Amino acid sequence: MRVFPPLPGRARIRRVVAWVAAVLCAAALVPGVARADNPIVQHIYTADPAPLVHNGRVYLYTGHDEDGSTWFTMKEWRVWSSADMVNWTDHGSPLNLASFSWASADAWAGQVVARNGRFYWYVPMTVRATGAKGIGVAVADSPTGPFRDAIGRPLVSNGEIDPTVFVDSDGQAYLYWGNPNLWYVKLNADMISYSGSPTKIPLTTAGFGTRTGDANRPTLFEEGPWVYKRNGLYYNVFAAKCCSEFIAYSTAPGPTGPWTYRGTVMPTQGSSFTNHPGIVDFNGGSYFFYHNGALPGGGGFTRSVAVEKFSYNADGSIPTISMTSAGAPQIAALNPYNRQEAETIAWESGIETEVASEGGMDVGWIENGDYIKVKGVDFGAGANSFTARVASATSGGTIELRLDGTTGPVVGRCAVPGTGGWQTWANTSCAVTGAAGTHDLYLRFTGGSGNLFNVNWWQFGGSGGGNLIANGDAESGTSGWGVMGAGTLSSNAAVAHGGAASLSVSGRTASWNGPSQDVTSKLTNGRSYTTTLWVRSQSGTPTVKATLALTANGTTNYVSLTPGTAVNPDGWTRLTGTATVSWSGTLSGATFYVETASGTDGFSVDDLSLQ
Ligand code: FUB
Repeated sequence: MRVFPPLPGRARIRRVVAWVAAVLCAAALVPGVARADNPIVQHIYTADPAPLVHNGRVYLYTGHDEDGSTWFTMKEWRVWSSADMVNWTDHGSPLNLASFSWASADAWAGQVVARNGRFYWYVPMTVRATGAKGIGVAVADSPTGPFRDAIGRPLVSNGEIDPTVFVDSDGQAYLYWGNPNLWYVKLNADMISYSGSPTKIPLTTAGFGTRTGDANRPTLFEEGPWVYKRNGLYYNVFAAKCCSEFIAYSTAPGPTGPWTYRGTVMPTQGSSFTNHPGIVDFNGGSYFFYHNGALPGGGGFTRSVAVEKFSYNADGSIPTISMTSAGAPQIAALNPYNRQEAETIAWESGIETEVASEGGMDVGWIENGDYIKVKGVDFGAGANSFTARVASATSGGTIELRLDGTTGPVVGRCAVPGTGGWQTWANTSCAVTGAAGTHDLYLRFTGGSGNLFNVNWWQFGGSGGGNLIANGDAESGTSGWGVMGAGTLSSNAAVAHGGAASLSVSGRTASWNGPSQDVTSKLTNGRSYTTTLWVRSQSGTPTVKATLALTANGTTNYVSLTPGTAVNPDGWTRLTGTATVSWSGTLSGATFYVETASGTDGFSVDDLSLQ
């Protein structure tokens, strides 16, 4: 069952109060009843969503409302990510108030943008020295951090909040923020300094709508601007007319206006008196993130982030979007034959997460009857085993593997032993029968009283999965391999990432030439696949990537399986990526191959997997 923080070390204090009462009232939490998937996160309260698309995933940056808050008591920011819009991985909190030595309180609404291979997180806080609000900027090399204060002081501080950053197609970046005014300043290319002075955007009723009943605030603009460009039109989506807020938007022909009020995006705030927008396009769809008070115990200071899929109208206007409990549809099935983090969750009951000693996060505070739902899991032809990475300072318990509900068919029962500590990790495995095709997977935890065990990750085995690449370890010569286009392939015992040999390709005459393999009969339409391979160049530092050429109904499409990554002759570089593979009509050919972004350098590959 859920344990309410703050938690003194590993002490586990059961938090029963309002949660249990509220849960008992929530029909949707009755065991066995299929769950809706909004809000996105259930084990903590989240607010102020800011999505970012990067390398085939949506990263979602949020604030964290403390339990039982009676104000915007927020001390840290959190990161979540998803490749399918329904199963979200908890990446913990790589940024908090203590990251900024000059800040005293109020880890409020921010946004992350990617530039120059780095990630910049703009966040408002209270400046200790002045007591006024200021905006800090943190930087990281990865979307999940760790983030550090980039400049050691506020980037701007004029008492106003809610930064959003937009990088225009000409490379000029703009920082916008404000409440009660709306400001912008031009950021320099380094993203951590600016040119000129902060400029007020005129809040006219033509630009931002008419508010009645507040002589000091004649327009609807309140806070939370989210600025972006689509088809040459600039959008400013914002929280309107406190309190209660709704979401409205304006558009402009340029990044600094003039703005024209365009109407309501989301008319409600769902028992939270604020709302807050974040919009991205991902995998061909458009997604609107917002917050409400939908969780048990939720309200204006205990909010939760949710998402809806939407389509722009033909004229570029945004339709009115309603809050739903179903949320966005799943983009692609989850592959259970890949290792999955236990903290990848569509819905849960009772668990918490924490930093794992092995890296990433783990799921803890598990008690009898708690469960995790993972939505749309494609077991293919069938699974026959399950392995989980577990730890327990007590005597453990059991992971029940159920399909489609907490009382659905049991396809496996995995015993979890005591391991001697909550971070003393061991693998446990069990047989699986009856898991084939696509189902919602429920990991239901059972055992005695108190905390049972922690789970770091899990993975199924069986004929339905496994590596689609034959001779992926290159230990059987060139067996199974060919060359895409021109080039000579050879087994190379002089360099190997694992085992005794790798595959080397030379004599390439075009960047798309490289080791290849036919996987036509092995793919499932609409499924997500993870590719991993190790590469080193024979000389030079080419950018290498894995690609899938899919031919269906006479048309060939190219799916990027990994991002292009620079490799070198001095050692092995790991390339990895996850991509959804789908096609229309009949698939007549699917070729996995490794190529370079440009040039014809020779290179070697080893330990390739597509699963
Ligand atoms: O979360 C604190 C504040 O509430 C945000 O900065 C505003 O946008 C509102 O959502």
